[in-house]
Amino acid sequence: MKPATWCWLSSAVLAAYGCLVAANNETEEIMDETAKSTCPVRLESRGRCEEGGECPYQVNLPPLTIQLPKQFSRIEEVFKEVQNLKETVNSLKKCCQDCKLQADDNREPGRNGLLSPGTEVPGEADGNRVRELESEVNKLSSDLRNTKEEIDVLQGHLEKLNLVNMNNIENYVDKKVANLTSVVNGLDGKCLSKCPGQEQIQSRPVQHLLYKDCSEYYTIGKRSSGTYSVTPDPQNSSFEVYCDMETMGGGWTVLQVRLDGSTNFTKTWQDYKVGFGNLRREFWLGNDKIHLLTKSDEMILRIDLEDFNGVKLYALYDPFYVANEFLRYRLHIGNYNGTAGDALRFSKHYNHDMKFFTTPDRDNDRYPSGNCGLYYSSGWWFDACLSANLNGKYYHQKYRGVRNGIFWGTWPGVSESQPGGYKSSFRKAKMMIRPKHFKP
Ligand SMILES: *[C@@H]1O[C@H](CO)[C@@H](O)[C@H](O)[C@H]1NC(C)=O
Ligand SMILES: *[C@@H]1O[C@H](CO)[C@@H](O)[C@H](O)[C@H]1NC(C)=O
Ligand SMILES: *[C@@H]1O[C@H](CO)[C@@H](O)[C@H](O)[C@H]1NC(C)=O
Ligand SMILES: *[C@@H]1O[C@H](CO)[C@@H](O)[C@H](O)[C@H]1NC(C)=O
Ligand SMILES: *[C@@H]1O[C@H](CO)[C@@H](O)[C@H](O)[C@H]1NC(C)=O
Ligand SMILES: [Ca+2]
Repeated sequence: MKPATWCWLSSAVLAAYGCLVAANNETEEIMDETAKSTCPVRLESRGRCEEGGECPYQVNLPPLTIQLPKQFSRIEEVFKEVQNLKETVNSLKKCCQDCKLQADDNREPGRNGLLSPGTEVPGEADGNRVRELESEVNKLSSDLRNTKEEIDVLQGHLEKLNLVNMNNIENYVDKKVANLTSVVNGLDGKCLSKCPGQEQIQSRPVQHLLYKDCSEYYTIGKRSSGTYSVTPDPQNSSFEVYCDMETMGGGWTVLQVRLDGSTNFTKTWQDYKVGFGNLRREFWLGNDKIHLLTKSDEMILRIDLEDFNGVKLYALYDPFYVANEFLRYRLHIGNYNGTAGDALRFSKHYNHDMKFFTTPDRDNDRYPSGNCGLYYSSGWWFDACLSANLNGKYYHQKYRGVRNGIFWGTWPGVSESQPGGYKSSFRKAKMMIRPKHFKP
């Protein structure tokens, strides 16, 4: 055989080895035995042959019919096929090595440096047969290489699949929903401003009537805190919000306020969904509205707290996003900044980021043997269960028992309180949002 053929063969065998990482000892041994006993390629000397003399040789070649799978629907199938191919190629290689050794032993300077044939006529026939074999082996080895490439690709897919867990998928969907919303909103804006016919008649007054949040009221000159009507999503209806136009430059849309215990925060999923309380005193704006307000723009969250000693601290989270009801209003908070401490992301074991919303009648928390919302009498993004809860019961002073009051786990002095001792409570709590890039 030509040296080129040996290259093809060895590369094919290498490919087969490369594919079969999991081949075991047993198979190898059996295969070698098989190769020895039923070698399909044989180079035989016919009669005695003296050195320098012309010897008649006969090459018996096996018919090579190797079918590779066209569809790689299942990787197990591919592995099986490659296993078979490997066996075939190995036995072929073994036999050809035998043949080569035999041929080398009886080598004569032949015409093309091929096996030296005994007579001219059988030599021609053998030459043709060898060329056929060569081309089949070429085909086989290129098929093998293709197979190996396909297996590599499939293995890559499998590895990637293993990395994708449910968390990643949910996170991905959340992000995509937020992104799509902002893209669609952008398109809406473009369409409104580019429709030439309507521009003079309709879109200008309409655009001036729609304010996404309190920061847009601030931008047109509104400077007094109070209730305003906002339309964060033009596809959806407008609703009233309370705007804080004073804190840290103003333009804040308020999501929650506690200040006197006038509103009961032990409420159902439905109550937290639509919102409850009094916008001018204590209230929860509503999870659907919070979702609409946070989905289209990158928002930051500001939390203001005041205890009964008059200590006032704050926390900022950048960005802040609450998913929709289908995704159980999952909380997303970014970097912390402020003075009150990062109680929402207290430790590895208490972290409210990426947690679902739980209410006394809807358990989405990470506490397996009960409902944190029921135990702590409120709706919140409970972990298992909490290092912060701004929707707890309003206590007018220190209290004992279950820590179901308004709670912020990084507050000064909280860590010293004894399990059975008095718990501190808060006079005021407030949650509000503003676009990240808003400049007052
Ligand atoms: C390979 O053979 C050795 C010795 O017989 C044995 O200990 C080992 O478990 C075998 N490995 C596999 C993968 O079968
Ligand atoms: C949304 O995704 C597209 C494509 O991945 C990206 O180019 C664009 O910046 C994203 N938009 C936002 C607001 O994240
Ligand atoms: C708040 O509402 C819950 C559920 O309706 C009720 O059990 C609880 O007594 C109320 N708390 C107060 C202080 O009224
Ligand atoms: C409007 O919002 C409500 C909840 O806030 C939601 O159920 C509804 O599908 C929204 N409608 C549109 C057109 O987005
Ligand atoms: C926190 O905010 C202050 C004031 O805006 C800023 O100077 C500081 O760099 C911020 N810190 C971090 C960690 O972002
Ligand atoms: Ca639970």
